[in-house]
Amino acid sequence: MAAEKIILYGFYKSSSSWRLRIALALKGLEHKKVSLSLVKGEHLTDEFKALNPMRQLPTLFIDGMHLSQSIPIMEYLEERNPSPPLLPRDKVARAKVRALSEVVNSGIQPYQTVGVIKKVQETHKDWGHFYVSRGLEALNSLMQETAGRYSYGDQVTMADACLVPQVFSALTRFSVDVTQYPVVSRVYEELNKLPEFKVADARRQPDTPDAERID
Ligand SMILES: N[C@@H](CCC(=O)N[C@@H](CS)C(=O)NCC(=O)O)C(=O)O
Repeated sequence: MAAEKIILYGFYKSSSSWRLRIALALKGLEHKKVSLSLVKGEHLTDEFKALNPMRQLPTLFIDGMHLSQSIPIMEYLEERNPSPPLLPRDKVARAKVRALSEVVNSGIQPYQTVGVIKKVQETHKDWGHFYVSRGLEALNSLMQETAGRYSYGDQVTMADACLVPQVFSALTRFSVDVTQYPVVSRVYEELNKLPEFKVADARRQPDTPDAERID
């Protein structure tokens, strides 16, 4: 049986799609390209939302599944097709390469993506509420598949370390009604029972102002 074709849902000037075009080319992985115009808003359909709850490009169909987020997709390609490598062998060098990637991925690109620029031009007012709600909705949708007791199964992971501070700020800074995201809310409650999360809580730190402190 012929191997299932890899499909890249992207757009020519989407920088995150471009990352994957480079990675796929380096790995020598042939693929079909499906173009969704960011200019015409073709990524905003419900059909595409079913593949990528953030409605962002790229999405890669590979090995029978749709993967989102270009960095984890590159990590997947690296594990699936180790040669030629996208990461150095040495673990310090790997951490440095990942850090460089994150400067772009989380430090620069999110501020300049079309959806953000469009929103800023409309209004500044609900900036935080809008992006935090959109992200939590996507997380909730992804966690419907991944969550056990915690974000990913029954073991605490890096994803849980990211989740708790984010939900806390959704509640306290942006007045987001997190009960709209039942899986996220349940996992948040569960994590807050753990001693490691209690000790790390923003409301229990040496520099927490008395007015914000809890026992
Ligand atoms: N961290 C994501 C970023 C995805 C992203 O922001 N993609 C842009 C195109 S480069 C997009 O689809 N923007 C549409 C929007 O923000 O509405 C990734 O690396 O895949």
